[in-house]
Amino acid sequence: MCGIVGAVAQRDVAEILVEGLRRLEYRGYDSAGVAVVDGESNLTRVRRLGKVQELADAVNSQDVLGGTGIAHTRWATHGEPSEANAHPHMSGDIAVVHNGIIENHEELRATLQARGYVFTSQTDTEVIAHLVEWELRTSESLVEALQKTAKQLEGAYGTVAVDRKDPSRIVVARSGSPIVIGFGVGENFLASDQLALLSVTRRFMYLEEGDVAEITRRDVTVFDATGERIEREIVESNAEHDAGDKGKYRHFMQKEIFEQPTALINTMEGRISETAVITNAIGVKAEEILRKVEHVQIIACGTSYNSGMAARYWFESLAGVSCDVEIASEFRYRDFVVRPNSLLVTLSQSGETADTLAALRLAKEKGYMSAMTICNVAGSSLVRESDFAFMTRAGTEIGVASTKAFTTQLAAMLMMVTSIGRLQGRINDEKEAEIVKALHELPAHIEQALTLDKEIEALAPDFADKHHTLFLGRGEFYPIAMEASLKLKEISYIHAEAYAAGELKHGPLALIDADMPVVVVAPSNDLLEKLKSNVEEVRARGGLLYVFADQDAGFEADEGMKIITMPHISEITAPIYYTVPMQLLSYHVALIKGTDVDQPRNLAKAVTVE
Ligand code: HGA
Repeated sequence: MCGIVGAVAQRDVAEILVEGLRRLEYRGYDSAGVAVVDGESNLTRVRRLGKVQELADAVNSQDVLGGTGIAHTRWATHGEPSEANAHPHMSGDIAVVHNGIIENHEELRATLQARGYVFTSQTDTEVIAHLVEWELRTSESLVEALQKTAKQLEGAYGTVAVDRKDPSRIVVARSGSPIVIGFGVGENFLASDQLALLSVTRRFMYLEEGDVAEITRRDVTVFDATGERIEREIVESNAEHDAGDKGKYRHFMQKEIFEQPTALINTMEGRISETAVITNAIGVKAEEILRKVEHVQIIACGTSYNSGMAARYWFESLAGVSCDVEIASEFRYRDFVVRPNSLLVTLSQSGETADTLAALRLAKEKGYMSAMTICNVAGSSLVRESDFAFMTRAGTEIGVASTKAFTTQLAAMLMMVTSIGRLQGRINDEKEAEIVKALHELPAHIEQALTLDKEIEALAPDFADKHHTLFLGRGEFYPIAMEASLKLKEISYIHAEAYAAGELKHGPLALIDADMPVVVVAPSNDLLEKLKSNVEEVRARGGLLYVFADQDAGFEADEGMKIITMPHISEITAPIYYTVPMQLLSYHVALIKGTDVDQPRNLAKAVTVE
């Protein structure tokens, strides 16, 4: 889940390890640690609660020498964030780091205690260290000990071990949590994400499910789940390691739109198994709170408010928990009533949004059951001041108009909704598996939606010379229309409004003429027929329609109506999916208008003032 880095080299590796952790900071964490072994089997372990910088300062203030090492940023799932719970964990000569969750840790702990092992942390991870130590006693090699250990572990994990007595190698196992091996010259590395290693290599090998590998300075040996030696492909990466670099893209916003499949994969990684949401991965306290929550109060601003509005439909329809969403700057200045067992959820990309932070501070005095934040920046004020945080792992978002933060917030809330529904008995195993399947499929579908780029670009001139645009949706697609209209306003300076399509006849229909393009979000769902009637209302009045429609929705293009056909996907994740063509549309309109796409006039990225 959070970060793992490892190295076997001739040179001292502490700095490389810490630099690797720095590059993974965006994923969110609460503590960090490193263990380095030198050629004489001296092992130095340094761990710190808090930022990687604190670990870096501690490492720099002493001699942390040695060419073999492992490092970790922890985001607690079992046991509070503390130095004692920070990784690496040790057992005798063995040091271990671990991402993920060991589901059978309690049984294993009892067995190991019976064997005389003394636990010094509350983590599930510590069982791995003791198990490796135990198995090594009867194994020929460290890698064999790890293979035997892996067979006893249940859950999703990536784990790395080093033996102080044999600093020539590190060993790693992957099961549900990614591990990549990086090849250097006379030195080799590993990490949970290639980003961590881009300053030392570009040649990577991705381990597959069930793989166990041994890494020395010169060799990498991989064994598959059956214990057979196996060759895995080595690929050359052309990823950029600098989030501040636009790479091949013209604007950060464009880059961030195209990064959404990866951002979603990162946000879901380690948090869903094949068929279920791993509630513990939402936070140490999550299960206890989500089990008893009866009401969710979402507080947010701007794009985050729109994502809260969309998620509200899921909270009520899937989890059966009532949900209200309010703009932070309104909420903080009104006398609100706190409902019983109400969970306050703040949404913010930066975690520094002043109105949202003020609302959180106020709400904490008013007796909410708990305050949670869904946020993209680790260590931000909202993360620090909330009872628990569920981090979106969108990566640095530079474009002022938020894109990947929005879609990852939605994915995070869908995971949360699923956990609540299951814990409260409203989502059964079958439904949970259906939701999780849709989540797993989503990144590939978004990849597909991004291929509509050229088709959408061709529509942009129709909007660029207009002064207004109307966006229509129904149900959870109404907030998607709201987000689409916000994007267009922000970056193209065209006045845009979103309406729930059923509301048209109560006023906005009066605006319809050939100068008012009307964009319709039209997935195939229960409201499709109703939406079609709304479309007819516009058509009958000479409006120009642009319908983003499911392939099976049955719209026919004609003079007044252009259809953009969207491949069919699960209804559950469709709101996330339909966001993408809307983002592309605003982007292309802004390009024609020649605005400053990444820094639109009068706007700022993190709104740290009221
Ligand atoms: N379950 C382990 C590891 C959590 C994690 O992946 N952190 O990055 C723990 O709670 O320490």
